[in-house]
Amino acid sequence: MIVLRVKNVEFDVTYINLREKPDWFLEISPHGKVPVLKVDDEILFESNAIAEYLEETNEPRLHPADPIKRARNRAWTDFTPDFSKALNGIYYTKTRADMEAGLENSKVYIQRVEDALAARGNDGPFFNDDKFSLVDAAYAPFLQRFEVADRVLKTGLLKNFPLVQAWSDVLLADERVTGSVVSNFEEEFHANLIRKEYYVASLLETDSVAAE
Ligand SMILES: N[C@@H](CCC(=O)N[C@@H](CS)C(=O)NCC(=O)O)C(=O)O
Repeated sequence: MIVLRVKNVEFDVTYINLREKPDWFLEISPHGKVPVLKVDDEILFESNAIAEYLEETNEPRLHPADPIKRARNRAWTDFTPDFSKALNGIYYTKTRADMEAGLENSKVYIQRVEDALAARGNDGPFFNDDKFSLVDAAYAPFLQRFEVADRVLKTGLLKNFPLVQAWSDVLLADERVTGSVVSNFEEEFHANLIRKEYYVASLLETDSVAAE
C-alpha cells in the first residue's frame, strides 16, 4: 500500500478479516496471506514481489539507479523478515519475562540496521538519502507497529539506536506511511493484542483503568 501511495497509483483496497478469511480471498491468495494485488485479472502476492512489480511499471523509481546500491537495497529488503520477527518478538509475548527476552534478542538485529544507516554516508533522512525507497516502504509497517506497542511497553529500545530512531520518526511522520493503514489502526492493533492476551495488553487495560 505504501508503494502504491508513493507512486500515486490509483487503487481500490478491500480489507479482510484474517480471523475469518473469505472464500474468494483463499481462492486468490496462494498462502492465505495479505497483501495480494489484483492487476486486471492477474493476482500478485508477497510484498516484495508486488513492490518490485510496481517499481517496474510505475514512476517515480524508488530503487537507486546504481546497480550496486540497488542490489544492496534488495539485500536489506530481504532482511525485513528477520527485523520484523525481532520487533514482533518483543510485543507478541505472553509474559513480561518473554517480552524482556524478546527485547534482548532484538538488539542484534536492530544494530545491523543501525550500522547500515551509519554506512549510508549522509544524513538521510530515508534509508539511502533524501529519497523514499523500497527499503523505507518495507520497514515502515514494522516500525509503525513497534511504535504503537512501545508507547504502552515503554521499553525505550530505540533510544539505544539513534539512527534507527530518527529513521522511524521520519517514516512515521510521513503521510504516505501513516495514510496506508486504516484510520482506526491503533484501536484495531490494540484490540488484536487484547484478543491474543499478550503481556502488552495487560498494560493497556491498566492504562485505561488509570485514565478513568
Ligand atoms: N512474506 C509475506 C508475509 C505476509 C504476512 O505474513 N501477512 C500476514 C499479515 S501482515 C498475514 O496475512 N497473516 C495471516 C495468516 O498468516 O493467516 C509478505 O511479505 O507478503
